[in-house]
Amino acid sequence: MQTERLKFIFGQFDHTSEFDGFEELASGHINDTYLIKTKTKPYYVLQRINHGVFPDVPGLIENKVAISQHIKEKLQHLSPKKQKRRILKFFKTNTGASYFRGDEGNYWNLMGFIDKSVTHMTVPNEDVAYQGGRLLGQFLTLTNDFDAATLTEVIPNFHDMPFRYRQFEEALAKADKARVEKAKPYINLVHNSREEMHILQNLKESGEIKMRVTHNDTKISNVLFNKKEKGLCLIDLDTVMPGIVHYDFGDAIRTSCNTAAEDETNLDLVEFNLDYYNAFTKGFLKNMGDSLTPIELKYLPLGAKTMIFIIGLRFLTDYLNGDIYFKTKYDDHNLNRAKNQFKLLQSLSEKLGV
Ligand code: GN1
Ligand code: MG
Repeated sequence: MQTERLKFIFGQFDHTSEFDGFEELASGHINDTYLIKTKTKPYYVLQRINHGVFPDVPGLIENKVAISQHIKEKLQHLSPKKQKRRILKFFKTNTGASYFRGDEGNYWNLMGFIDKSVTHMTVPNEDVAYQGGRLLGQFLTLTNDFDAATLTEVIPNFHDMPFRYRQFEEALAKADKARVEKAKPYINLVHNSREEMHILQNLKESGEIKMRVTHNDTKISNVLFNKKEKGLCLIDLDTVMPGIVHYDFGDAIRTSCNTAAEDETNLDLVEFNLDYYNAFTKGFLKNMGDSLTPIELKYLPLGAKTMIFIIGLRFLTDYLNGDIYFKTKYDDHNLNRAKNQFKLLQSLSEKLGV
């Protein structure tokens, strides 16, 4: 049934390949993503964009296409073979649209799969951390001259701290008593962190930290590597929109420097790896160094701390809401994710002194 459905949707796009099966790529928490296998390569990535989470899917897809086109123009000096591995390619439908809308209202988009590539859920060594930093710096440098104001804000207030606190307080007021009880220490931590966690927000609002094109989901599993562990490109451009550099740096650090996966339940395994932090930052600054202002540079470590907090807060809020946003596999999944993030935050504080 699902095979027939995916085959049909794949057939709505403009390509000459023949469907030969699929595999679900299940690492995301929001969209449904499938690797589409074909009789003769290339393979493709077919994605159902969750329109419950993303209110303006056409705007989201336009963002991705425009940013990829911009990067393509910037990388014209590379050989066609290299361009294929470094730039995401989106396919149009047979009627020339950037997405296909199925009868049930779902939005689908199709991308080329970059062959012989790998992703990491956790960083295995310093070199991978360095490459991740280099790639993020490169993405932000390549998009630095793109007018961020022309991008659709795909999720309004995505990293806005007052908004995230408001959502948390609303969830807390309505939450199931047993869940509140289980989450108590973390609820207190959120309340006690309010002031510090608004420092970057205030600098953003006052204009001291400038807005740029940002990726907004820079976790390490969104970095594509070749088989020799050299960074190729950032994937998952769904949340590209205006933002500050700290959150992109921070989300990458949150995932690159955690010695365990973000939902590891044995918190003894969750530590902040300072060597990975230094390696990532070195790669990042190699490409970004010149374009960062002193204030952007100064607040990078707080960016990492704030981003870990914001994701922990969002997992906790979703737990209090009864798991309505992130996909979960079991009852306390979101609570365990939140615990993991707050343990990581504590370890980062000890090691970075922020
Ligand atoms: C979600 O679905 P995925 O894995 O691409 C979330 C990110 C979080 C991430 C945590 C639109 O991303 O903000 O950092 O989970 N995306 C959205 O793993 O909320
Ligand atoms: Mg994402």
